[in-house]
Amino acid sequence: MKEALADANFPQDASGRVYHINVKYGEVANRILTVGDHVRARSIAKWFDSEEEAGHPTFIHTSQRGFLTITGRYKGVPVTILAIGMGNPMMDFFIRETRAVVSGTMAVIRFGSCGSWTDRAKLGSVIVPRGGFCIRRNLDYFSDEPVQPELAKTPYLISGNFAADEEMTDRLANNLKSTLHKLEEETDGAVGPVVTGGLNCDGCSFYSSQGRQDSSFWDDNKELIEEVRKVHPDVDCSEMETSMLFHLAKCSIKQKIKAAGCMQVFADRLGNGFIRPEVVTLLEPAVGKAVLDTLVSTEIEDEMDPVGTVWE
Ligand code: R1P
Repeated sequence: MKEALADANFPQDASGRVYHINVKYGEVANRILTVGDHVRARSIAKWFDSEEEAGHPTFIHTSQRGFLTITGRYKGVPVTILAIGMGNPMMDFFIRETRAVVSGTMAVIRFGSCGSWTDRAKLGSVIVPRGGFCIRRNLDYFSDEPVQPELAKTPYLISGNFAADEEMTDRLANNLKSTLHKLEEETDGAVGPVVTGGLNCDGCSFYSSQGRQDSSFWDDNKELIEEVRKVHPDVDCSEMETSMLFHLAKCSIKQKIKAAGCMQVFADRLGNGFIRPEVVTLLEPAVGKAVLDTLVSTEIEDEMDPVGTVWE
């Protein structure tokens, strides 16, 4: 970021650019597809209308902190694809800073990858959760001198559930089913099915708080997955951002954020397998297109139009 920032509480430069994503009003659309991975973001952006069709250049910007923003049009409607990296704090940067530069309702769909905890979702499936919760490593349990010994008895904290936007989630699931159906047949079942109705969980890390075993570290997580199932029997998968998205959408109290998510199953946590790259190559563009179709058919109040923006 080259320009001086003001306001330690919510830093922005003189033109309103936010600190970490480094975008200002007019550079982010109300409809956002968010991913972790820059390569996934760029490959989905290939579905955007051409610059000639859109009537303006596509806005592409990578911030110094690694957020990639691509704003263009899909079927004539302004859409942003934003790659945020990994983990709950990145989701927090993303939601708060985009909310600060967008007016009107925001519709945000995360398209991620996950580990499946259920036989219903094998490798190559796409899970569309109805909501999600978080698992956090309880640092007090591991500390030398816990501040509150009563709260330090359990190594992991399991939150309650946060619901996804029901209407957008239903449309997303239907679009995915019709898009993936043909691919499922063509690939002899290597891709699909679409699994709906269960819960996602966000781990605060990839390893310990998702129940992965690592003999090099003190984690006390051998029973974690079973403990989680007792609290949330319909958990389908774990990853690191989608539940946080649902949580922050609920907590956006001034302007509405509609949130939904879908994740391709990369890791089979029951059978211990991992997806093959050629399956991902087939899956990602198809899922990306279904997400874009869902976003552009979502009802948005007071939508902005970034067309008039002079993009640098
Ligand atoms: C871990 O490998 C990363 O993959 C998943 C997890 O949530 C975490 O961010 O999502 P993405 O594929 O969107 O990055």
